[in-house]
Amino acid sequence: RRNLPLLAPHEVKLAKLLLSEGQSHLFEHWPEPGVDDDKKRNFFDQVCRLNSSYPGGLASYIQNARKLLADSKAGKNPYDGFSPSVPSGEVLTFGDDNFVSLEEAGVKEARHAAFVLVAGGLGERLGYKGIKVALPRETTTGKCFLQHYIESILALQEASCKLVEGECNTKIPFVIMTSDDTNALTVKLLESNSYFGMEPSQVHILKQEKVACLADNDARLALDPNDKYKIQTKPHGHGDVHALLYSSGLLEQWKSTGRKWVLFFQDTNGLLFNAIPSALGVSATKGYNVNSLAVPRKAKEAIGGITKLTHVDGRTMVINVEYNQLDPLLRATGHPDGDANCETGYSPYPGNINQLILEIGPYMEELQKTHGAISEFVNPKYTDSTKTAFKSSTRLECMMQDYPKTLPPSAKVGFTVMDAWLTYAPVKNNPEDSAKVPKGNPYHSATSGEMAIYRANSLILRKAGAQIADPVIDTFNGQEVEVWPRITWIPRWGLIFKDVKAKVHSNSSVSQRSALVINGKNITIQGLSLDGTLIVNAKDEAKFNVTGHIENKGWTIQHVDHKDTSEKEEIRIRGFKFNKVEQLELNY
Ligand code: UPG
Repeated sequence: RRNLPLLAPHEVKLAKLLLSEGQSHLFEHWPEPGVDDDKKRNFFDQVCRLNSSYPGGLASYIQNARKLLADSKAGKNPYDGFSPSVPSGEVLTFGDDNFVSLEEAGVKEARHAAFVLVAGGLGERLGYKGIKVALPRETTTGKCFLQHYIESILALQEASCKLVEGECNTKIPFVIMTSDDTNALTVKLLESNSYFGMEPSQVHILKQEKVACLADNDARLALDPNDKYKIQTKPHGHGDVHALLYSSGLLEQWKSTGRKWVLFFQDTNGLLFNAIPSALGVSATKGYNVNSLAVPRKAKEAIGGITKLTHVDGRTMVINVEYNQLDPLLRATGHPDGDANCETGYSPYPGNINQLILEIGPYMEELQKTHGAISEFVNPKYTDSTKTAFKSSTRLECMMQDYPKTLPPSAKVGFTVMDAWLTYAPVKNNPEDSAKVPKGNPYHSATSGEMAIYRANSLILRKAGAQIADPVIDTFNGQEVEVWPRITWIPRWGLIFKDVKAKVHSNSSVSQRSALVINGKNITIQGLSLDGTLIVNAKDEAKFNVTGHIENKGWTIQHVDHKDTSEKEEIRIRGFKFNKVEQLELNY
């Protein structure tokens, strides 16, 4: 107290809070009043932010940390008493009648949806300098992930509105959760591109705050090694999105304007919007309060497994078990092989792609109770087996997919499994780590993420009847991938399979070395035989049929070494670039 400067009442309160929670060490080194007073005030500003951004405030954070650290020290398993089994969910098959009707149901619902992108992560595993949503989704058009997401939401909005009789002014809200690591660059990307065609008032940025680091098992807060008046902080995880949505007031606003669904998604899955219409259709027709999207999962693949957990007391829940916990949980509960593939060649536990669809009413009711607090975990790295000291400070973390953990048994929690080729191709791993992925498991790299777009689009066109050549196998940055024709289209052209089918006729063909860019809503392809590169641009409602034999030298693929610093980082991490030798560009 002697060394505190004159404090404002709220600062006195915070100081008392810290002292009563065993944090006196934070002040021990403070010199007498008059020295560093500004820094001392900044300290309280930071404490104030940490206190207000955590549900229940800093006292709760410290108490939760103490409990979780004690459990961790005691080796307590968060899944104690639970045994895992394979859950049953909706399994969809692309292009069949059920899929097509679910897509239509989903488009109808889309005008009652709001989208939430969690994009506060730095992407440490990818090691890319910029923000991940600014990376090109594919380099044929060079459009970034964020542009594709926004164009997809706008296409859904337009298609959904068309189904309403009379006037429809719906603007689907789009929230982006950022963090200090991503906020400025995300705002800049939006502003410098006129929000990629979305009305700025549709977009809401919610910035998550980091949480205080913990220095020891007593949950004493760690000071920043470079600034003794600052508490060290680290990210709390994507689970923050629920508390931020709760405190933003957006949910009430959405509910009052007739929104029914909140759809959460992640920063770099270029295929996700192939899954949204049908998955939303499942939520609507099954009346799911929670619907998470899943894909068949290879054992040990770094995606969580959707698991049914049954407690000895009879409670059950269907929940994501994170990839690092699934194997130990299975081994501890009578499955000696742990996380292993079954006769299908996949793990029996579907892989969580972290695309959640929540029904807004029940979601808001739950948040009234929890204020968005999500079950947390702590992962300290101890110096030795006595578990008394940490190698470096730790912090509590939370994940958005743990939301259902607090729901009552009456909640309707389901999941929908779709093919990975259609729906899931994230960009998470750097070239070195990707090259080490066991053969047959997905790389989740910039290389595989882009090739997956071409593969999916080729397969969709094939299903629609077109003759699309087989891929060739090539190796980029040490990763063996299928190279399909480089086919891309804007979301307004092929939002759902029915649209694609109506626009592509079976008498069309595309050779393997071709690239085809479809950039116009009403372009049809009939009697086209393409062997080279074709870019078709048609203004808004212009109807244009692409036909005839088109042949040119096209765009060849050049290998790029990921260590070649003369290339841009966006190119290096994928290991190839296009040599644009010759192309035909049609503008209508
Ligand atoms: N993110 C935040 N804030 C954070 C941390 C992450 O917004 O503090 C975002 C990040 O930008 C990304 C998303 O959260 O959009 C997921 O982060 P990422 O590092 O890609 O997640 P993973 O650890 O790979 O795992 C998540 C789920 C896992 C799921 C997998 C599917 O935890 O269950 O299988 O994503 O891609």
